[in-house]
Amino acid sequence: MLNFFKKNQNKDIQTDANKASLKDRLSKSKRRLGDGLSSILIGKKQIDDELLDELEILMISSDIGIQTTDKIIESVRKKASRKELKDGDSLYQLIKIELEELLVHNNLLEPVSDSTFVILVVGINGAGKTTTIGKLAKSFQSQGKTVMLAAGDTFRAAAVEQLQIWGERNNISVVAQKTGADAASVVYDAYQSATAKKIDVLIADTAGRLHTQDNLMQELEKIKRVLKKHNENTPHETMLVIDGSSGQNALQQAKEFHKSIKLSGITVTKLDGTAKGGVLFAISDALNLPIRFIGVGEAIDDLKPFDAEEFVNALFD
Ligand SMILES: Nc1nc2c(ncn2[C@@H]2O[C@H](COP(=O)(O)OP(=O)(O)OP(=O)(O)O)[C@@H](O)[C@H]2O)c(=O)[nH]1
Ligand SMILES: [Mg+2]
Repeated sequence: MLNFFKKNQNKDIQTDANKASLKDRLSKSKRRLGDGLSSILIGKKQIDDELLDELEILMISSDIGIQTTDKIIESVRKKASRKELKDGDSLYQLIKIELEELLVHNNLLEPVSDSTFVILVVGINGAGKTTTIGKLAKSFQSQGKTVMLAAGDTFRAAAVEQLQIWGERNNISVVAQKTGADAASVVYDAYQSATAKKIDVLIADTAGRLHTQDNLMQELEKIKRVLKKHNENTPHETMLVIDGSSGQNALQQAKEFHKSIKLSGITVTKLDGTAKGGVLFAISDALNLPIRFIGVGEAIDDLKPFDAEEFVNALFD
């Protein structure tokens, strides 16, 4: 987080390296999943059990997860036995379509509300919450929206200070209290200030935590409870940020956080530099929740609104 804020203090200029296409950023996952599937399937004349077994192994090893893989393989088997699939090429196209369908929810997060739109950001340590908040804040600001941040990570002095410094430099107000303060009180203060000032979007940062840390999970519930007491529609978005490079652990985290505090959307970071991008299919399928954004690098423009078709094309074409 510190690096991101330091690197972006005065410049939001993209270097050439940062302008790499989504396909380049996702190249490791593309190599494993898209290229892997194509090497197994393309040019195959016959779809037999051996080929389906190979396909299953590849999908599981691409982090699509056992359950989601089973579901797709079963559907493929049915189609193959009904002779609806003539060869490996048509199977490749079918897998691509079925995978894309898993990702389609109402993915776009549009911060529209009568009053301030509130986004509560949660996740484990180091997942990329604060970085994502910085990127999101700049993106909303560039869309002409007014943004305020709540420094709800009250655990570390550095966390509060960095957010404040970054806010000052970027003309984004940050509501904070001292280290150790009650996170729910910080978020509520910020909410009051944001509504009074008619701010469009309030984004609340929180400290990293594991779902097994009951007291910390209760703190998140408290933040939600306090907000709801004053406006039952808030937070409009409870967004989990997960590190995509943690693969199946990311899936597990998403399930556990959703069980505890009911999420409304997920952002997956660090998809640059990992071959585990297939986990998005597993998460989207298992939780039936929209993927909102994907992080594909450390620079400010490296957070992309998630588009299922674009993502699948980047992995397959
Ligand atoms: N390569 C890459 N790095 C990222 C991405 N998103 C975040 N990071 C890096 O991940 C590290 C951790 O990010 P933070 O935003 O501090 O994570 P956090 O969830 O706020 O962490 P805590 O506050 O400690 O819980 C930083 O070094 C970020 O630059 C991404 O999409 N790609
Ligand atoms: Mg943080």
